[in-house]
Amino acid sequence: MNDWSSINTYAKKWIREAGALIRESFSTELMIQSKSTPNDLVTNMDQETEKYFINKITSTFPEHRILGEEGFGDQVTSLEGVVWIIDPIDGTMNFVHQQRNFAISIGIFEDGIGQIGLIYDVVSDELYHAVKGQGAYFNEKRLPELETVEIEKAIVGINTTWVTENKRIDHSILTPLVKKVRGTRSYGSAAIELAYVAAGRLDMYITMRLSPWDFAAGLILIEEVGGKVTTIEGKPLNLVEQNSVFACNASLHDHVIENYIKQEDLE
Ligand code: 2AM
Ligand code: CA
Repeated sequence: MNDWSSINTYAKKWIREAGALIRESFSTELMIQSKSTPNDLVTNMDQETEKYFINKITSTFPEHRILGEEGFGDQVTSLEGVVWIIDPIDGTMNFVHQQRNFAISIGIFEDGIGQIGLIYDVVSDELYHAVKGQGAYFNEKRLPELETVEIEKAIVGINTTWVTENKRIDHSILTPLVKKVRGTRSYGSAAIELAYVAAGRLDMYITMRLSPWDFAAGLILIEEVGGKVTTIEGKPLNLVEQNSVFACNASLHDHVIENYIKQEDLE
């Protein structure tokens, strides 16, 4: 039997410590490289932060496995046992250009079931965490269940990429939704946007491509406040592959999929 309360205590301590190291790094020179494209950035701090977690986790919980964005963890292709899914810096472009609006994201799963989710907004010093069945918290204060929101009053997190010509979706599909809602926002960190959905600051978040480490923690947080996170087709997320992500207040989720995201247009 895993002691989730103890794992939660360690994870919260490590995420705050790692965040403090990232804040301290602002006074030193960053090493910045590109990965798959010139805009897909990675820094020495992404790599050092991931290694920091791997050292802590493997020495305290040697039987746990780790799926990390920077690839220093295990080769994880299925979710048997306990798996930590880690993004050491979500929003690396913000980290490099703005020194704010980035987060550490950690989702801990057991046999594919989300048990603990943590998102730490490092510069704001805001920690969101959730333990399955025990609710979600913002700086240790319990977040209430999400309330029903009318679509005309909804604020949607969406990147303008998805409403201009792009490789993944016909850019006209989401235009009626964007016109209908009260407003849109784009923060440049999927983890922060998912935490904002959990906290009721955004009513929806839509994106066409995220990796498991971008959404693993947010999924657990949002489900703990009664929200829904699926692909844009309304299907469950695959935790070891890239997915489109539609995270939403439950009252709006099915309404938006049925009325605004025509499935035949997605094909
Ligand atoms: P990252 O900073 O960890 O790479 C930006 O809109 C959001 O999308 C960030 O959370 C960013 O995470 C993520 N992201 C950027 N490029 C991506 C890619 N090629 N695949 C999946 N997620 C990506
Ligand atoms: Ca990252």
